[in-house]
Amino acid sequence: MRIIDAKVIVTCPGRNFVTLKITTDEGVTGLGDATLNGRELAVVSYLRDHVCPLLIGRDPARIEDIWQYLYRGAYWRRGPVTMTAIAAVDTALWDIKGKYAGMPVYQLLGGRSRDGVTVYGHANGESIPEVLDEVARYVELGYKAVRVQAGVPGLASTYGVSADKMFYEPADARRPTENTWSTPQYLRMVPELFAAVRERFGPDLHVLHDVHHRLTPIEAARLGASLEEYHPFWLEDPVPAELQEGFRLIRQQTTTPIAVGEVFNSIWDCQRLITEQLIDYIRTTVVHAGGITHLRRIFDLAALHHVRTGSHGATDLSPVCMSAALHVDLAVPNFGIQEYMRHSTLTDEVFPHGYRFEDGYLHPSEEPGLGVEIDEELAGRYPYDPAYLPVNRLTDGSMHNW
Ligand code: EZ4
Ligand code: CO
Repeated sequence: MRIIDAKVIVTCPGRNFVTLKITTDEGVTGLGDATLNGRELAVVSYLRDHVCPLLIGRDPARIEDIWQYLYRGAYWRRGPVTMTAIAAVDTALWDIKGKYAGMPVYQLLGGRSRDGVTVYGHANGESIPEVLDEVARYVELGYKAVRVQAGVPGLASTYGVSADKMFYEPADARRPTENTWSTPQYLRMVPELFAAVRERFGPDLHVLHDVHHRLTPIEAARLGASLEEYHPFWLEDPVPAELQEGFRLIRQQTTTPIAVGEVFNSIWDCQRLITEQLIDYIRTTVVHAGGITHLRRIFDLAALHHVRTGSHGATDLSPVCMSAALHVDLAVPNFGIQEYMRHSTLTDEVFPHGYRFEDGYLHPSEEPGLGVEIDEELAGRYPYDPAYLPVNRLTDGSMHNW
Protein backbone atom coordinates (compact mmCIF):
# COMPACT_ATOMS: atom_id res chain seq x y z
CA MET A 1 0.00 0.00 0.00
CA ARG A 2 1.25 3.51 -0.85
CA ILE A 3 0.17 7.04 -0.01
CA ILE A 4 -0.92 8.77 -3.23
CA ASP A 5 -2.42 11.98 -1.83
CA ALA A 6 -2.15 14.20 1.25
CA LYS A 7 -4.50 17.15 1.29
CA VAL A 8 -5.01 19.94 3.83
CA ILE A 9 -8.62 21.08 4.26
CA VAL A 10 -9.34 24.40 6.00
CA THR A 11 -12.91 25.14 6.98
CA CYS A 12 -14.78 27.51 9.28
CA PRO A 13 -18.22 26.12 10.19
CA GLY A 14 -18.51 28.72 12.97
CA ARG A 15 -14.85 28.31 13.98
CA ASN A 16 -11.69 27.36 12.10
CA PHE A 17 -10.55 23.76 11.68
CA VAL A 18 -7.55 22.38 9.78
CA THR A 19 -7.76 18.74 8.70
CA LEU A 20 -5.26 16.50 6.91
CA LYS A 21 -6.69 13.85 4.61
CA ILE A 22 -4.39 11.07 3.43
CA THR A 23 -5.40 8.74 0.60
CA THR A 24 -3.78 5.42 -0.37
CA ASP A 25 -3.51 3.70 -3.74
CA GLU A 26 -6.13 1.22 -2.50
CA GLY A 27 -8.58 4.07 -1.96
CA VAL A 28 -8.41 3.99 1.85
CA THR A 29 -8.53 7.45 3.44
CA GLY A 30 -7.49 8.69 6.87
CA LEU A 31 -8.08 11.98 8.71
CA GLY A 32 -5.99 13.91 11.19
CA ASP A 33 -6.85 17.11 13.07
CA ALA A 34 -4.23 19.88 12.60
CA THR A 35 -6.00 22.82 14.27
CA LEU A 36 -3.83 25.24 16.27
CA ASN A 37 -6.24 27.87 17.55
CA GLY A 38 -5.34 31.40 16.42
CA ARG A 39 -2.24 30.23 14.50
CA GLU A 40 -3.94 27.84 12.05
CA LEU A 41 -2.23 28.85 8.82
CA ALA A 42 1.25 28.20 10.21
CA VAL A 43 0.35 24.49 10.45
CA VAL A 44 -1.36 24.58 7.04
CA SER A 45 1.87 25.81 5.47
CA TYR A 46 4.03 23.38 7.47
CA LEU A 47 1.93 20.51 6.16
CA ARG A 48 1.29 21.71 2.58
CA ASP A 49 4.73 23.08 1.86
CA HIS A 50 6.97 20.77 3.87
CA VAL A 51 5.27 17.53 4.91
CA CYS A 52 2.70 16.47 2.30
CA PRO A 53 5.29 16.20 -0.51
CA LEU A 54 7.33 13.82 1.68
CA LEU A 55 4.39 11.50 2.28
CA ILE A 56 3.67 10.64 -1.33
CA GLY A 57 4.82 7.11 -2.16
CA ARG A 58 5.36 6.04 1.46
CA ASP A 59 3.89 2.92 3.03
CA PRO A 60 1.10 4.17 5.36
CA ALA A 61 1.42 1.06 7.53
CA ARG A 62 4.78 2.30 8.88
CA ILE A 63 3.31 4.69 11.44
CA GLU A 64 6.22 4.72 13.88
CA ASP A 65 8.80 5.08 11.13
CA ILE A 66 6.97 7.99 9.51
CA TRP A 67 6.64 9.65 12.94
CA GLN A 68 10.41 9.34 13.50
CA TYR A 69 11.11 10.47 9.96
CA LEU A 70 9.12 13.69 10.42
CA TYR A 71 10.38 14.34 13.97
CA ARG A 72 14.07 13.61 13.50
CA GLY A 73 14.03 14.61 9.86
CA ALA A 74 12.92 18.19 10.54
CA TYR A 75 16.06 18.72 12.62
CA TRP A 76 14.06 21.51 14.39
CA ARG A 77 12.31 19.47 17.02
CA ARG A 78 9.16 19.94 19.08
CA GLY A 79 7.10 23.14 19.27
CA PRO A 80 3.35 23.48 18.70
CA VAL A 81 3.48 23.91 14.91
CA THR A 82 5.77 20.97 14.22
CA MET A 83 4.08 18.64 16.69
CA THR A 84 0.57 19.52 15.49
CA ALA A 85 1.61 18.76 11.91
CA ILE A 86 3.18 15.44 12.94
CA ALA A 87 0.05 14.66 14.98
CA ALA A 88 -2.16 15.16 11.94
CA VAL A 89 -0.12 12.70 9.88
CA ASP A 90 0.04 10.17 12.72
CA THR A 91 -3.70 10.34 13.43
CA ALA A 92 -4.56 9.90 9.75
CA LEU A 93 -2.27 6.86 9.54
CA TRP A 94 -3.93 5.22 12.59
CA ASP A 95 -7.29 5.86 10.93
CA ILE A 96 -6.03 4.14 7.76
CA LYS A 97 -4.57 1.22 9.73
CA GLY A 98 -7.89 0.70 11.51
CA LYS A 99 -9.83 0.75 8.26
CA TYR A 100 -7.34 -1.61 6.68
CA ALA A 101 -7.57 -4.00 9.65
CA GLY A 102 -11.35 -3.66 9.80
CA MET A 103 -11.19 -2.62 13.47
CA PRO A 104 -11.83 0.49 15.54
CA VAL A 105 -8.51 2.06 16.54
CA TYR A 106 -8.95 1.26 20.26
CA GLN A 107 -8.73 -2.43 19.35
CA LEU A 108 -5.33 -1.84 17.78
CA LEU A 109 -4.22 -0.12 21.01
CA GLY A 110 -4.97 -3.22 23.08
CA GLY A 111 -8.74 -3.16 23.34
CA ARG A 112 -11.06 -1.53 25.83
CA SER A 113 -10.00 -1.09 29.44
CA ARG A 114 -13.38 0.32 30.49
CA ASP A 115 -17.03 0.51 29.44
CA GLY A 116 -17.09 4.19 28.53
CA VAL A 117 -15.09 7.41 28.72
CA THR A 118 -16.04 9.66 31.66
CA VAL A 119 -16.30 13.24 30.43
CA TYR A 120 -16.71 16.63 32.05
CA GLY A 121 -18.69 19.55 30.70
CA HIS A 122 -18.26 23.30 31.17
CA ALA A 123 -20.65 25.22 33.42
CA ASN A 124 -20.06 28.94 33.42
CA GLY A 125 -21.78 32.19 34.31
CA GLU A 126 -21.14 35.81 35.21
CA SER A 127 -22.41 35.24 38.76
CA ILE A 128 -22.30 32.22 41.09
CA PRO A 129 -26.11 31.64 40.96
CA GLU A 130 -25.87 31.63 37.16
CA VAL A 131 -23.11 29.00 37.30
CA LEU A 132 -25.24 26.84 39.62
CA ASP A 133 -28.08 26.85 37.09
CA GLU A 134 -25.63 25.77 34.39
CA VAL A 135 -24.27 22.96 36.60
CA ALA A 136 -27.87 21.80 37.05
CA ARG A 137 -28.25 21.67 33.28
CA TYR A 138 -25.23 19.36 32.95
CA VAL A 139 -26.36 17.16 35.85
CA GLU A 140 -29.73 16.89 34.10
CA LEU A 141 -27.95 15.75 30.92
CA GLY A 142 -26.30 12.96 32.93
CA TYR A 143 -22.80 14.40 33.43
CA LYS A 144 -20.90 13.01 36.44
CA ALA A 145 -18.28 15.75 36.28
CA VAL A 146 -18.55 19.48 35.63
CA ARG A 147 -15.98 22.27 35.32
CA VAL A 148 -17.08 25.51 36.99
CA GLN A 149 -15.95 29.00 35.92
CA ALA A 150 -17.49 32.26 37.14
CA GLY A 151 -16.99 35.94 36.38
CA VAL A 152 -14.74 37.80 38.80
CA PRO A 153 -16.59 40.69 40.51
CA GLY A 154 -15.20 44.00 39.28
CA LEU A 155 -13.73 42.59 36.04
CA ALA A 156 -15.47 43.14 32.72
CA SER A 157 -14.82 39.68 31.27
CA THR A 158 -13.06 36.52 32.41
CA TYR A 159 -11.68 33.38 30.75
CA GLY A 160 -14.22 30.58 30.67
CA VAL A 161 -17.36 32.74 30.91
CA SER A 162 -19.40 33.20 27.75
CA ALA A 163 -22.84 34.12 26.54
CA ASP A 164 -23.22 30.92 24.49
CA LYS A 165 -23.19 28.38 27.31
CA MET A 166 -22.92 25.06 25.50
CA PHE A 167 -20.39 26.12 22.84
CA TYR A 168 -17.79 28.30 24.57
CA GLU A 169 -15.58 29.89 21.92
CA PRO A 170 -12.72 32.07 23.16
CA ALA A 171 -11.17 32.88 19.73
CA ASP A 172 -13.80 35.50 19.11
CA ALA A 173 -12.36 38.48 17.23
CA ARG A 174 -10.26 39.75 14.29
CA ARG A 175 -7.97 41.45 16.84
CA PRO A 176 -7.29 39.90 20.27
CA THR A 177 -9.91 41.02 22.79
CA GLU A 178 -8.33 42.75 25.82
CA ASN A 179 -9.36 41.32 29.20
CA THR A 180 -8.44 42.70 32.63
CA TRP A 181 -7.19 40.52 35.46
CA SER A 182 -6.98 40.82 39.24
CA THR A 183 -5.55 37.92 41.22
CA PRO A 184 -6.79 39.09 44.68
CA GLN A 185 -10.39 39.38 43.45
CA TYR A 186 -10.16 35.99 41.75
CA LEU A 187 -8.75 34.27 44.84
CA ARG A 188 -11.70 35.54 46.88
CA MET A 189 -14.27 34.33 44.36
CA VAL A 190 -13.24 30.71 43.68
CA PRO A 191 -13.75 29.26 47.20
CA GLU A 192 -17.18 30.94 47.30
CA LEU A 193 -18.02 29.29 43.99
CA PHE A 194 -16.97 25.84 45.23
CA ALA A 195 -18.86 26.28 48.52
CA ALA A 196 -22.04 27.15 46.60
CA VAL A 197 -21.66 24.18 44.23
CA ARG A 198 -21.16 21.72 47.09
CA GLU A 199 -24.05 23.18 49.05
CA ARG A 200 -26.46 22.73 46.15
CA PHE A 201 -25.17 19.53 44.54
CA GLY A 202 -23.73 17.59 47.47
CA PRO A 203 -20.52 15.56 47.70
CA ASP A 204 -20.79 13.16 44.75
CA LEU A 205 -20.50 15.41 41.70
CA HIS A 206 -16.93 15.74 40.40
CA VAL A 207 -16.14 19.47 40.31
CA LEU A 208 -13.22 20.86 38.30
CA HIS A 209 -11.77 24.33 37.81
CA ASP A 210 -9.35 25.84 35.26
CA VAL A 211 -6.94 28.56 36.49
CA HIS A 212 -5.66 28.98 32.93
CA HIS A 213 -2.02 29.67 33.90
CA ARG A 214 -2.74 32.91 35.73
CA LEU A 215 -1.22 32.39 39.20
CA THR A 216 2.25 32.15 40.71
CA PRO A 217 3.15 28.94 42.56
CA ILE A 218 2.55 30.47 46.00
CA GLU A 219 -0.81 31.91 44.92
CA ALA A 220 -1.80 28.55 43.46
CA ALA A 221 -0.75 26.84 46.70
CA ARG A 222 -3.04 29.17 48.63
CA LEU A 223 -5.95 28.54 46.24
CA GLY A 224 -5.43 24.77 46.36
CA ALA A 225 -5.41 24.83 50.17
CA SER A 226 -8.53 27.00 50.32
CA LEU A 227 -10.42 24.51 48.10
CA GLU A 228 -9.44 21.32 49.92
CA GLU A 229 -12.59 21.19 52.06
CA TYR A 230 -14.69 21.10 48.84
CA HIS A 231 -12.54 18.24 47.44
CA PRO A 232 -12.16 19.44 43.84
CA PHE A 233 -11.54 16.76 41.21
CA TRP A 234 -8.68 18.94 39.99
CA LEU A 235 -7.21 22.41 39.75
CA GLU A 236 -6.11 22.88 36.12
CA ASP A 237 -3.10 24.84 34.84
CA PRO A 238 -2.48 26.62 38.17
CA VAL A 239 0.76 28.16 36.84
CA PRO A 240 2.50 28.26 33.47
CA ALA A 241 4.60 25.11 33.17
CA GLU A 242 7.71 26.28 31.36
CA LEU A 243 9.28 26.01 34.82
CA GLN A 244 8.36 22.49 35.86
CA GLU A 245 10.02 23.08 39.26
CA GLY A 246 7.24 25.55 40.11
CA PHE A 247 4.85 22.69 40.71
CA ARG A 248 6.91 21.37 43.61
CA LEU A 249 5.98 24.39 45.68
CA ILE A 250 2.27 23.84 45.03
CA ARG A 251 2.64 20.17 45.83
CA GLN A 252 4.26 20.84 49.18
CA GLN A 253 1.36 23.02 50.29
CA THR A 254 -1.84 21.33 49.18
CA THR A 255 -3.53 17.99 48.57
CA THR A 256 -5.83 19.47 45.89
CA PRO A 257 -5.14 17.39 42.75
CA ILE A 258 -3.30 19.23 39.98
CA ALA A 259 -3.81 18.90 36.21
CA VAL A 260 -1.70 20.48 33.48
CA GLY A 261 -0.60 19.98 29.89
CA GLU A 262 -3.08 21.26 27.30
CA VAL A 263 -0.37 23.46 25.74
CA PHE A 264 2.37 20.80 25.95
CA ASN A 265 3.69 19.31 22.72
CA SER A 266 5.92 16.49 23.85
CA ILE A 267 6.94 14.13 26.60
CA TRP A 268 9.82 16.49 27.36
CA ASP A 269 7.39 19.19 28.50
CA CYS A 270 6.12 16.97 31.31
CA GLN A 271 8.93 14.53 32.02
CA ARG A 272 9.84 16.01 35.40
CA LEU A 273 6.23 16.75 36.34
CA ILE A 274 5.43 13.07 35.83
CA THR A 275 8.53 11.30 37.11
CA GLU A 276 8.64 13.40 40.28
CA GLN A 277 4.88 13.03 40.79
CA LEU A 278 4.33 16.79 40.87
CA ILE A 279 0.95 16.47 39.11
CA ASP A 280 -2.02 14.10 39.23
CA TYR A 281 -3.41 14.46 35.68
CA ILE A 282 -1.63 15.00 32.38
CA ARG A 283 -3.77 16.94 29.88
CA THR A 284 -1.83 16.47 26.65
CA THR A 285 -4.01 15.53 23.71
CA VAL A 286 -3.74 13.91 20.31
CA VAL A 287 -3.62 17.03 18.10
CA HIS A 288 -1.05 19.09 20.01
CA ALA A 289 1.21 16.36 21.36
CA GLY A 290 2.35 14.42 18.34
CA GLY A 291 -0.65 12.22 17.63
CA ILE A 292 -1.74 8.87 19.01
CA THR A 293 1.79 7.45 18.85
CA HIS A 294 3.38 10.12 21.02
CA LEU A 295 0.41 10.59 23.34
CA ARG A 296 0.50 6.88 24.13
CA ARG A 297 4.19 7.27 25.04
CA ILE A 298 3.39 10.13 27.44
CA PHE A 299 0.51 8.20 29.00
CA ASP A 300 2.67 5.12 29.52
CA LEU A 301 5.28 7.21 31.35
CA ALA A 302 2.47 8.72 33.41
CA ALA A 303 1.11 5.26 34.27
CA LEU A 304 4.45 4.32 35.84
CA HIS A 305 4.22 7.32 38.17
CA HIS A 306 0.58 7.23 39.33
CA VAL A 307 -0.39 10.08 37.02
CA ARG A 308 -3.70 9.69 35.22
CA THR A 309 -4.87 11.17 31.92
CA GLY A 310 -7.23 14.12 31.45
CA SER A 311 -6.96 15.16 27.83
CA HIS A 312 -7.88 18.60 26.59
CA GLY A 313 -11.16 18.59 24.66
CA ALA A 314 -12.19 22.17 23.93
CA THR A 315 -14.21 23.17 20.84
CA ASP A 316 -11.05 24.13 18.94
CA LEU A 317 -10.07 20.44 18.90
CA SER A 318 -12.07 19.07 15.98
CA PRO A 319 -14.32 15.99 16.03
CA VAL A 320 -11.39 14.19 14.36
CA CYS A 321 -9.25 14.85 17.45
CA MET A 322 -12.14 13.97 19.77
CA SER A 323 -12.66 10.65 17.98
CA ALA A 324 -8.96 9.82 18.26
CA ALA A 325 -8.86 10.86 21.93
CA LEU A 326 -11.75 8.54 22.76
CA HIS A 327 -9.99 5.52 21.27
CA VAL A 328 -6.91 6.27 23.39
CA ASP A 329 -9.03 7.00 26.50
CA LEU A 330 -10.85 3.71 26.17
CA ALA A 331 -7.64 1.71 25.89
CA VAL A 332 -5.08 3.13 28.33
CA PRO A 333 -4.93 1.68 31.86
CA ASN A 334 -4.45 5.05 33.58
CA PHE A 335 -7.34 7.00 32.05
CA GLY A 336 -8.67 9.71 34.39
CA ILE A 337 -11.23 11.91 32.64
CA GLN A 338 -11.81 13.51 29.23
CA GLU A 339 -12.81 17.15 28.67
CA TYR A 340 -15.81 17.38 26.37
CA MET A 341 -17.06 20.67 25.02
CA ARG A 342 -19.80 20.01 22.54
CA HIS A 343 -19.34 21.14 18.96
CA SER A 344 -22.02 23.13 17.16
CA THR A 345 -24.52 21.28 14.99
CA LEU A 346 -22.87 22.72 11.89
CA THR A 347 -19.42 21.45 12.96
CA ASP A 348 -20.93 18.02 13.58
CA GLU A 349 -22.42 18.11 10.07
CA VAL A 350 -19.06 18.96 8.48
CA PHE A 351 -17.43 16.13 10.48
CA PRO A 352 -19.98 13.26 10.58
CA HIS A 353 -18.93 10.92 13.39
CA GLY A 354 -20.08 7.87 15.27
CA TYR A 355 -19.06 8.73 18.84
CA ARG A 356 -21.96 9.34 21.20
CA PHE A 357 -22.66 10.73 24.66
CA GLU A 358 -24.77 8.70 27.04
CA ASP A 359 -25.30 9.11 30.78
CA GLY A 360 -22.06 10.97 31.46
CA TYR A 361 -19.89 8.82 29.20
CA LEU A 362 -18.66 9.14 25.64
CA HIS A 363 -18.40 6.02 23.52
CA PRO A 364 -16.19 5.91 20.43
CA SER A 365 -17.53 4.67 17.15
CA GLU A 366 -17.33 0.92 16.49
CA GLU A 367 -16.59 1.54 12.81
CA PRO A 368 -13.14 0.59 11.47
CA GLY A 369 -10.57 3.35 12.02
CA LEU A 370 -11.49 6.46 13.98
CA GLY A 371 -15.12 6.60 12.86
CA VAL A 372 -15.12 10.19 11.64
CA GLU A 373 -15.28 11.66 8.14
CA ILE A 374 -15.30 15.11 6.58
CA ASP A 375 -18.01 16.36 4.23
CA GLU A 376 -15.68 18.23 1.87
CA GLU A 377 -18.46 19.82 -0.13
CA LEU A 378 -20.03 21.31 3.00
CA ALA A 379 -16.60 22.23 4.43
CA GLY A 380 -15.86 24.12 1.20
CA ARG A 381 -18.80 26.43 1.82
CA TYR A 382 -17.14 27.89 4.96
CA PRO A 383 -13.81 29.55 4.12
CA TYR A 384 -11.14 30.43 6.69
CA ASP A 385 -12.06 33.36 8.92
CA PRO A 386 -9.13 34.72 10.99
CA ALA A 387 -9.84 34.81 14.74
CA TYR A 388 -7.57 35.42 17.72
CA LEU A 389 -7.65 34.30 21.33
CA PRO A 390 -7.96 37.16 23.86
CA VAL A 391 -5.09 38.66 25.85
CA ASN A 392 -5.04 39.64 29.53
CA ARG A 393 -3.71 42.75 31.30
CA LEU A 394 -3.49 43.54 34.99
CA THR A 395 -5.50 46.52 36.26
CA ASP A 396 -2.37 48.71 35.81
CA GLY A 397 -2.05 47.70 32.16
CA SER A 398 0.77 45.11 32.47
CA MET A 399 0.53 42.10 30.16
CA HIS A 400 -0.51 38.95 32.03
CA ASN A 401 -1.29 35.36 31.05
CA TRP A 402 -4.75 34.98 29.54
O1 EZ4 B 1 -8.50 28.05 26.38
O2 EZ4 B 1 -8.70 25.46 23.93
O3 EZ4 B 1 -9.50 23.62 29.31
N1 EZ4 B 1 -9.73 24.21 28.30
C1 EZ4 B 1 -9.15 25.34 27.91
C2 EZ4 B 1 -9.56 25.89 26.56
C3 EZ4 B 1 -8.45 26.73 25.91
C4 EZ4 B 1 -8.66 26.76 24.42
C5 EZ4 B 1 -7.56 27.56 23.71
O4 EZ4 B 1 -7.65 27.40 22.33
O5 EZ4 B 1 -8.34 25.87 28.63
O6 EZ4 B 1 -10.74 26.63 26.69
CO1 CO C 1 -7.69 24.56 30.18
